[in-house]
Amino acid sequence: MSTVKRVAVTGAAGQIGYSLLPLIASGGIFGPNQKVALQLLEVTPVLPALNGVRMELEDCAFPLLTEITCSDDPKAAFKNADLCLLVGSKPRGPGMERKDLLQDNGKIFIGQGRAIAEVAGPDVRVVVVGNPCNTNCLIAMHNAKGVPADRFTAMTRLDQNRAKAQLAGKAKKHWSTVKNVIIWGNHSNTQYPDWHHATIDGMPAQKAVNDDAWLTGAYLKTVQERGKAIIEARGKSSALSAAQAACDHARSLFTVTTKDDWASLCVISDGSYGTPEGVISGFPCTTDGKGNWKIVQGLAMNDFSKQKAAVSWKELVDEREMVKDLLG
Ligand code: NAX
Repeated sequence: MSTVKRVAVTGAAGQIGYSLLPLIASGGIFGPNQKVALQLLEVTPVLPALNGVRMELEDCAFPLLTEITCSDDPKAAFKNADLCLLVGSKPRGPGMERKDLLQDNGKIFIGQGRAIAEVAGPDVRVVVVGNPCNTNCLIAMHNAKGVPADRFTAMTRLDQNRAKAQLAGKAKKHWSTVKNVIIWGNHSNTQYPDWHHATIDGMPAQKAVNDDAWLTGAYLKTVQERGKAIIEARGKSSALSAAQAACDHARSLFTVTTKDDWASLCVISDGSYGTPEGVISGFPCTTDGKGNWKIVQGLAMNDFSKQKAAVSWKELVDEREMVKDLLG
């Protein structure tokens, strides 16, 4: 067993945190042979509730969990961290415009980006979950001076998992047989869950589904609006599935992911596929198991795909414009 991996989690007493912490502590990211320490961050008024979460974690007696620290100070939470999962952010309040949400939450990610640059481990990886996650990630990345941009990723894995489940259901196959779905663009309802390169049980998804009208209509809408449907059904936003997706995303960074079933990660755009440069956008990625990713190159995009992705890319550019004063 190698040295302890230090995992910082922000918003740790929130509903995603509550589902995510046991996944990390039981080896969901670094595997069953790697000890982990949890470094939990919350806002000051929520520290008593976070203490309750800590007590529950102790009561689980996880064999891999060596240490739990709780703090309202980002510099304490990110100290020597190998992985920072930035989940905490403010929910959208009544009557709040997207721009206000971007500005409000954006400020959180300025401070956290700076703290990561100052105190995190030399090989830190950062995964942003808190919404609007792509642009929050951009803000954290810009404010983490000296930390390479490719250390920052944002989560679109929940959308990828949702797309897999929808395709599998339609083709009457198990979701584990669905490979190579791509989520292009923003984690919002403009995202484009592209099935053109996907396979289901080894067959091209389009052929396995055999219903183009469903793919271009109900399928896209269901995946794009799944978050809303969960809120309507549960009265609360996705938490269990979001936690699992955060765990899947982080595990993809630290295990080898090949072209046989790439991971959709939101990463800094280098202009591949016509994506505007410098935004944090969803791409199909492979990973080397050491925290490094590469955008899969050379995939064909038809006019339908280009047009759908372009809508989401434009939204990312608009969001960047709205927070340009926060980009350090
Ligand atoms: P909760 O409101 O249950 O928890 C958020 C927690 O963050 C709260 O306990 C709050 O005190 C804490 N927090 C707020 N500001 C903080 C700060 N500056 N430092 C540390 N902690 C802070 O929300 P939850 O359901 O857990 O969702 C968390 C975030 O994930 C939200 O922004 C949500 O929109 C986002 N999501 C992102 C998804 C994705 O696919 N990228 C999907 C699920 C989820 O909607």
